[in-house]
Amino acid sequence: MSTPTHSGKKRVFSGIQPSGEMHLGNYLGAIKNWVDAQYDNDNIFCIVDLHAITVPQDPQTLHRRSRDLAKIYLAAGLDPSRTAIFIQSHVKEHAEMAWLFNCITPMGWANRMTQFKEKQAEIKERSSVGLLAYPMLMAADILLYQADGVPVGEDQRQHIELTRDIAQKFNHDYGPVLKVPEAWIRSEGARIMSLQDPTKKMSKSDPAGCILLLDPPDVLRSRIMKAVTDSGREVRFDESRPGLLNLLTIYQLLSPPGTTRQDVERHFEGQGYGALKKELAELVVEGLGPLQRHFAELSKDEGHIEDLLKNGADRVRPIAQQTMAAAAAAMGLG
Ligand code: AQP
Repeated sequence: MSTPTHSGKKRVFSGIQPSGEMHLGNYLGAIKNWVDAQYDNDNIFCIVDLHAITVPQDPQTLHRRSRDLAKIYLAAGLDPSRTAIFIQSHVKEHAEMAWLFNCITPMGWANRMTQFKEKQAEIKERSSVGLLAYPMLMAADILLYQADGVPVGEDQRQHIELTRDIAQKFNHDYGPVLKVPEAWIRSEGARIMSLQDPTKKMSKSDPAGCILLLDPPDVLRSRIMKAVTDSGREVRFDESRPGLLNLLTIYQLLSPPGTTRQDVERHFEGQGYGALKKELAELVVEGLGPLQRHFAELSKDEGHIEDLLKNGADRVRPIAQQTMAAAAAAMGLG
């Protein structure tokens, strides 16, 4: 099923949970890629607060983080004239469509989700029904907008596969209503690892292993200098040295476009891990400087952010309403 947009471009949808402070994994795995490709596509980027409440959140902090995340999207370079930016709970159809998907998704599919299993193991008895239903809500986010592509990090691949399965099952059972989207995952930077345990992904729920986008320069430097590495000497991309590999990957991604692994290895030839960490710290401080300054500027006018979010929701709501109405009618509702 083709879904030409008003511009004839591919439509992309993606989102981030306002469930913690944003880190370099969110930036390099998701936001930076959205910014780099924003003029090639028809973009819808969401702040997924309904996903955030699948684990306990402090209400005031959640509200503040949703606005801060909007500011990070803008500060990173998203152009609101080309990109709809909105808060998920402002478009009611997300929750409504998720209910339909909850009802058509076999329990076995939901139980297989590794992110659910990991989170459940972590928070045990505090784990909610909503946590199990998280992937169906994500499917609703994407399928409501008939998205062609979903630019995400590697950790989201299984959720996108489930989204495709749900779309195919819906179309098979009720008729061709939903576009089957594709995961757009870049090969480099798709998985930024924790600085403290480089076998795990950098994650909001483990702040100690994160480089936070809004950390002041001295904190950024100190986090990088303390990053866990092995006791080797030679600086090169090596899958068997995950700490070093992670630092080099971050270095490459923050270097000018087109910088290859060979370029980076050549640059550090004859130097040790200390030199890499020092240079990387300065690259991160410089790389995040413009984002941090822009964020501070945007924080001076919170009213502007509210207007922008309202405008974003108003722009995308008609698309969501149209798909919702078609899906409900196909299922015999109403
Ligand atoms: N470490 C990472 N490397 C590359 N990409 C990453 N993403 C997250 N961590 C990394 C990408 O960021 C986007 C938003 O993710 P999210 O916040 O909605 O959910 P998440 O993946 O669960 O993020 P966290 O930080 O790990 O949060 P918690 O700790 O709350 O679970 C996605 O595109 C994701 O791929």
